[in-house]
Amino acid sequence: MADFQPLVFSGVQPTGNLHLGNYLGALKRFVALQATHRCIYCVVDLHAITNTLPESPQALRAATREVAAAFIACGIDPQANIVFNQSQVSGHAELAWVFNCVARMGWLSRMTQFKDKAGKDRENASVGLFDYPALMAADILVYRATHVPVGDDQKQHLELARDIAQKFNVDFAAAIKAEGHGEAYFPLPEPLIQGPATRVMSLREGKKKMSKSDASDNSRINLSDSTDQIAQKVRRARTDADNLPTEIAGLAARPEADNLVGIYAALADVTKPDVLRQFGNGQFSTFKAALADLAIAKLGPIAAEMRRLNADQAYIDGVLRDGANRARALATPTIDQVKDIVGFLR
Ligand code: AQP
Repeated sequence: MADFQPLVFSGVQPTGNLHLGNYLGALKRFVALQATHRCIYCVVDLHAITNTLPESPQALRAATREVAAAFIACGIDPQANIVFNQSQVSGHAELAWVFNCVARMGWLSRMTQFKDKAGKDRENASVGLFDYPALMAADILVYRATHVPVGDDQKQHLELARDIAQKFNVDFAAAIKAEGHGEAYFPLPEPLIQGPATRVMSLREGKKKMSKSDASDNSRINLSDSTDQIAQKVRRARTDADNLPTEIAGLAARPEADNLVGIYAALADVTKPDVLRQFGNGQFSTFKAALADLAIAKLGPIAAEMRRLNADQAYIDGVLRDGANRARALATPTIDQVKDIVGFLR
């Protein structure tokens, strides 16, 4: 395998209600990685129209700006990294077309997220929802990115991106070599699924993922929630009747307790055993009060900064435009080289 420069890419959909799961599974990891890697963080607005169409163009624009504001409010530096919205760089969609012709129907048909989102009414799902993982592969590979921080729910899509990269490298091996790219044109991107909260669960149902689209607002802590809302949602989070265990094994059959311990650990940057050492044998009410305080201390300043940034539309639009220009400068050579490899005249 050829040597590829380490490069991080990840995206978040502007579909409203950014929540604690998005923060702990993705945004907090994005922030940490900028200390060690070149990073590209994208508001994936093309993905945002795959499941349901936006309420209005204004709503999609507002949600796009809100995710960009969340990136910056969480601590991503848009100067040191690239922050932009996907639809401004046409290379994503162009490469997705080539990948549509490399990926196999069978591969995409196995994606559990499509099955979950399409539900029983598959015939009525958009082609975009089915094809979403091919576009996601293009998002990553148009920059030939090597590392992708995501929550656990995206693991299968990342495996598909690797399969697409591998098949492209094999299908076009002779042209890749002839064009001077050696053995492989695309890296096989590695998922970075790290920390104690890679799959944050609903506060109402411990076996269901915390999700933007959950009808119950009490199922999630939104990044835009007030301190009162955060405290109330933590207090009302479903738990069982027992005290917290002292050992990890004691969480095995207790998904709600396990979820809250994982959230505490991730917010406090400690491990789950550390949390149980501190709160094990204690009552849930004591732990929940500490968790509410911690969540407010960590998320309160982010919400305040998001509000400030959301009021400064010109600044956010400037960040996205500048980021898109820099992203385009990286994506264009890839598209040109892919055209040469495939045989499209240019
Ligand atoms: N519950 C979660 N726990 C940990 N990580 C999560 N992520 C999402 N939910 C959790 C991670 O957040 C990043 C951005 O997600 P996305 O906006 O691209 O879409 P999603 O994964 O589809 O988010 P939702 O909330 O689940 O939206 P809906 O309700 O529309 O399906 C990704 O890295 C994701 O792994």
